[in-house]
Amino acid sequence: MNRLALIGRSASQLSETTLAYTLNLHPRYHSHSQGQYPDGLRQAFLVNDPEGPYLGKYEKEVVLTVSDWYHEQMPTLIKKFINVANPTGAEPVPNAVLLNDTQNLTVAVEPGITYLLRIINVSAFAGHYFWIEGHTMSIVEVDGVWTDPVEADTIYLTAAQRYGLLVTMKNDTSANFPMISSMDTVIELSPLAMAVR
Ligand SMILES: [Cu+2]
Repeated sequence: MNRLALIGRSASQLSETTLAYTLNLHPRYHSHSQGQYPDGLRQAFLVNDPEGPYLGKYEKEVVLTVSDWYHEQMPTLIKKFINVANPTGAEPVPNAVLLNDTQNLTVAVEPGITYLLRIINVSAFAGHYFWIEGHTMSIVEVDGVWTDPVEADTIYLTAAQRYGLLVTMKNDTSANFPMISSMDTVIELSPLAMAVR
């Protein structure tokens, strides 16, 4: 999906030519070498739109990544995955869920304030359900494209997917409100595994 288009002229004309790059990017960057990506070489990649249609409709912005996490590192798991002892091609099963690459994350928010929550699934494999208890979210962007607002209590993010959400925090400071990222445990089988079934 990552493409780089170069619009320019021949090399001899470069000194007097402006080059324009068109970058179509995933909402994250990550390594494609030797399984470094699930072990941590990944992060959100944010592009700010100076003319976004929702400017002025939120006060603050929060960035949140969700991901799967494996207790064994990829060099070990890849050896088990690509192995005659794994004839169905069953993928390694994640052990944990991370939010912003940590656990027990807390995000300080102000009551009554509307936030643009930019949420990105940087998982290697797993989809995640996401919700904030007691709050409705308004989806305003999907995979880098602004949308008409759509209300949702829960969203589902596959690996590499992103959403922009407007969320107005409750005017209630009597409690903390959990943000939940629940990993999809009904993980799709590989085509080979389904054929063997
Ligand atoms: Cu990739």
